Parts: sequence; structure tokens; C-alpha cells
Amino acid sequence: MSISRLIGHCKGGAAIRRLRLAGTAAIALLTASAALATGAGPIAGNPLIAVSAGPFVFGRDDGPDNERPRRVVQGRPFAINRTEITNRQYEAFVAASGHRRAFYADHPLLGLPDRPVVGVSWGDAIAFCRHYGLALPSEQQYERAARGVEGDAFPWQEGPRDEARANVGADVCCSGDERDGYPMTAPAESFAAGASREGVLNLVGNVWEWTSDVYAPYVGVSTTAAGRHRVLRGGSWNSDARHLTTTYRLAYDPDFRFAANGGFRCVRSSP
Ligand SMILES: [Ca+2]
Ligand SMILES: [Ca+2]
Repeated sequence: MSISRLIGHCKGGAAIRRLRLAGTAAIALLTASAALATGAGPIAGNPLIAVSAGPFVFGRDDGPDNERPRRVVQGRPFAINRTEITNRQYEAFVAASGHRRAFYADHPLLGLPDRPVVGVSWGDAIAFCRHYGLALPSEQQYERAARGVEGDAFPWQEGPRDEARANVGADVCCSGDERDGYPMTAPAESFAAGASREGVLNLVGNVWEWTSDVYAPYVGVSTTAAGRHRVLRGGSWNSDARHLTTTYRLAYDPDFRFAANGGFRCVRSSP
């Protein structure tokens, strides 16, 4: 099964132009009290990590057309799961709610309890998050969590992508690669060296993650022309470098539940 069908025009170009936000330090001090608290959260074993309010860079001008424009937006505080939702966590939800199981729940590798759940539709992901009083992250929330406030290239800022930081695929699309130790999914708790500034894991790599957003270009298209596809972010265990960025937008049929490389995590937003 593949989730590699892509919608949207893409071009090369991996260099990221950095934009220094004036007064970043002062902003961080002013908004610290506006953060949602980091805490255990409602999902056993997957705490919610606080991400503070304030301006941050969203989009980029040196990548695919559908990632433009790069601009600064005002973020509200939210808290996001530290890891992708695991099979253990999804099975607990199934047991409590009667919701259908994930498509790969019994797969000998993809279904392991500590691996991220895969084989879930957008609706399955929404149902899970709602069960715990949470929601899927928006694209903006994903980017704020993955890029910090200055539009970093990766959750670990600008350092090189290597086998210690993310579970990725082969150099040429689209098969798995075990140079990082994992030919398919890796435990959701792995790759600590690739954590974001706030300590969120695997925002790039391992499994693509559903967001709440309908796919549409950021500008120039009316909402009525947006269509019905939803956006996944972050690339996965069978992605090449072009897709393993913090800005790449994968648009997909929300009802598709057969992707062995698509999962999700949840957020709690401020009221
Ligand atoms: Ca790998
Ligand atoms: Ca991921």
C-alpha cells in the first residue's frame, strides 16, 4: 500500500532562508504565561507538550508553489501529543468506544503496540482525538510545533538529516530504508535526537500525520474550490528527502484507510 500519490505542483529547492523575528526574546517572555500547561493529558503514555502563543513563520518561498507565501502569522497557545498515536493507544480507544480497529492492527510489524498506528482514515483520527476531548492539529499548528518561531528547516533546526534524527526512506522515492535501524515504522518514542525545541518527537519522518485542514493553495483559491482532500504532514518511513520537510503538503482522500505510512497525533487548543 502506498500513500505516495501527490496532489499539487512541486519543485526542488531545499535551502531555507531564515527570517529573524525582531524582539523574539521579549515575545517569548510575554507569551510564556499564555502557554497551555504541559501535562500528562488524557491519553495514557502520550503527554501533551505546551507550545506557546506568539508570531511564527508559516510557509516558504523557496519550495513548492503550494507552500507559498512565507509569512509571519500570530499563533495561539496549544498543546500537542509528544509522540504519534501508537497502536497501544489506538487499541485502548477501540476498546473504550467500539470504533473500528486500524487496518494494520494485526500486522506483525506495523501492528506492534509501541509503533505509530497506521491504516486509519481522517475520520478515524478525528474520532480518536474527540474521544479524548482533543482535535487534529491544523497545518499552522503542525508547522509551529515542527519549525519553532523562525521557520526552521527541521524540528532539530538546521542541522543535517541523518539516521539519528528521523526514520526515513530510501534516497530515491518510495521505499523503506533500514540505515536508521527501521525498514518500516519505528517505535513512537524513538529518535530523541530529532526532537523539536519543545521535545515533540518524529514531527518529520516515521509516519505522515493527518491535519484538520482541507487542501487548497494558501492564496488565490476560493474556499469553494478547495475540494475535499485533507492534508498530511512530515513524511514517513518510505519518504525521500523531497517529502521529509516541515512544509511539504500531502493532500489525500480523507476516507482512505489503507496507508501503511499514515497516522496522526492530537492537540488541545486554547478556548
Ligand atoms: Ca527507515
Ligand atoms: Ca511523523
